[in-house]
Amino acid sequence: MADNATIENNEKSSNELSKKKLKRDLDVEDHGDGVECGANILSGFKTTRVLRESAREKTIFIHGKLEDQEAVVILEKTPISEDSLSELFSGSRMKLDMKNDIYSTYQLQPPAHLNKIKTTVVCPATEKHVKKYQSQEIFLVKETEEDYNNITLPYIQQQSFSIQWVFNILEKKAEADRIVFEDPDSQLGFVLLPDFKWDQKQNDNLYLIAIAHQRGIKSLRDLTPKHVPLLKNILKKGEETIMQRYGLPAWKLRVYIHYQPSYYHLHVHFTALEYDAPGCDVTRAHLIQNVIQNLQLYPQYYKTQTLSFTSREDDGLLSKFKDAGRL
Ligand code: DD3
Repeated sequence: MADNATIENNEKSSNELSKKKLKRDLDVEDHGDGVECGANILSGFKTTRVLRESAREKTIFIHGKLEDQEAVVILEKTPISEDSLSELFSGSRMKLDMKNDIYSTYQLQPPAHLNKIKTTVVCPATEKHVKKYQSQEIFLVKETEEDYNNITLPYIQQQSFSIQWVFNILEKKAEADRIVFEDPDSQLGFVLLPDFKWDQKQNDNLYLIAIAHQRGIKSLRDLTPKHVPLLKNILKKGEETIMQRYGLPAWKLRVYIHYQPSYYHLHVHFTALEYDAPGCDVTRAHLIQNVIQNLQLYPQYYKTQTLSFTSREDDGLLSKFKDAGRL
């Protein structure tokens, strides 16, 4: 019963959200192909250098300047969706590269609206953002309870990682039209929305994040049995919403918490099981189901257990572990 009420509330609020989106759409041009075209803010982008590129991932990470501000731009060729195939075959130009027996290769030039590059811009970018995208040697850190208290906790407290963007989402100051579900309860509530990494074009690489309304839960280390109802609520309603909205059942989802997280405010990752999402391996991801059970079995679990995680060469936290002689 309570669940139905939440679902109805959500339908109502998503209607309101569609209206908001409609209004926003009027502020930008639409060339009739459903693509919103704003001004090209990247026309004046000056490349400083390429931070990383991957032919396999079809991505390039560029450091540069946008109107005298430091910027990081990420370009990524988007996956080809099944829905676009008939248009792709009928509407493209093709240039033969080579032909040999029964084998031939071509360069296919798709119609403009099927030829998109997902672009992420961070501007103004800090030194930390620039470093984040450079290839780096990685190390496994085994963090004991003492390490956490003496090294990690002081480090995260003195770092003023800005999580303004998280508060903007919770307060509907940003991305409000992208919210897929919200439970507004101050203790058990959360906001569910697509992660930046997902363009929402196909379920293959589905990636959503649930951000807790409750503030002050920095990471896995802060979780105690009193948070179990919150975690269960996020898991249950997150799974239900993803089933309703994207048709993916719970058994096709990987639901987990990162340690270390990228930002120190409780959030839960929902990714498509068949998608090898960045950070979904055992050196970073903790399945929420296991987290719940560990807390129920042993209330002090995340406070006391040694937790392993990977850290990159340039990470300030890694330097602290090295300084302490722990690596
Ligand atoms: C981030 C981790 C953080 C660069 C980049 C992303 N999903 C976000 C702001 C808004 C978001 C996210 C930090 C930052 Cl590209 C530096 O992620 C975000 N909004 N992951 C959504 N929906």
